Amino acid sequence: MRIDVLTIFPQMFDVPFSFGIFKRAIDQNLISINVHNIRDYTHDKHHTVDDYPYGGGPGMIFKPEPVFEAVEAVKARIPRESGAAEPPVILLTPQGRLFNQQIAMELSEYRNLVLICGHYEGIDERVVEHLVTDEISIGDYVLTGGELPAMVVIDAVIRLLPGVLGSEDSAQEDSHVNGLLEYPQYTRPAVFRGWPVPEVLLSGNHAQIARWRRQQIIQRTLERRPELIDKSKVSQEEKQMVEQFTALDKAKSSLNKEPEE
Ligand code: JBZ
Repeated sequence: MRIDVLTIFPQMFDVPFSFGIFKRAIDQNLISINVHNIRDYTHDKHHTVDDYPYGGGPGMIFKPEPVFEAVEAVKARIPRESGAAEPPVILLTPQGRLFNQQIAMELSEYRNLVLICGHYEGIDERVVEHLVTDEISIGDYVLTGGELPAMVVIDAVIRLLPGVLGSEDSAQEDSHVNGLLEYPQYTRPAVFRGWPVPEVLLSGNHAQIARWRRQQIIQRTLERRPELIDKSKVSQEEKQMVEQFTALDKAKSSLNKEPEE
């Protein structure tokens, strides 16, 4: 996969992709990440990329010309077979659809991605209407620009590509792949500062361990992210089993405590 990133802060992308799994994937030519400075596509002496909003209001807006020129130049340099589909042009913006594992899987199917990192108060709407094919947000919090969101999207997408993760890392077992949270993990020592590892994990009884992990997955997801349960394949029966189990557990532990006010 080839990813082209358009930004006014290209140096921000130097560090994250020069380590570990990403560096290995780049060195093995599984992916290439090409970062372009939008400022290089201006023609005035001051390399102006922003201007005041029509109609007034706070902040500055990305001018359309440098963004159009940058995307068009970058797309022209992408090697493509004749008749091949145009690569998606994705704008990172709080107005976008909320990024998730499903969208990461969808994007991992493309040969090429073009990402535009927004800045200032936003971008001229004509870029969105006539150049951008997809708008993505990574979540409901305020950020200063689209660079970190672009890195999040790149991370989530490229780890899905064949060969990017070594055999020791599994893209399948992780949280959110099956739509639920992960079960708790332990390693040695068996007792750390007086805190023991759950006994079942030391039992060597693999059927019992599998049952315990499944119960933990559902219990955690019910407690922390109940909205994920509704979308998943957890059966009503399984859900009720865990809810009863949890209620029983709470009742037991409250017997050992002083009554609450
Ligand atoms: C994003 C103006 O540029 C921005 C500002 C905030 C922001 C993005 C781009 S993308 N927040 C998000 O993914 O939530």
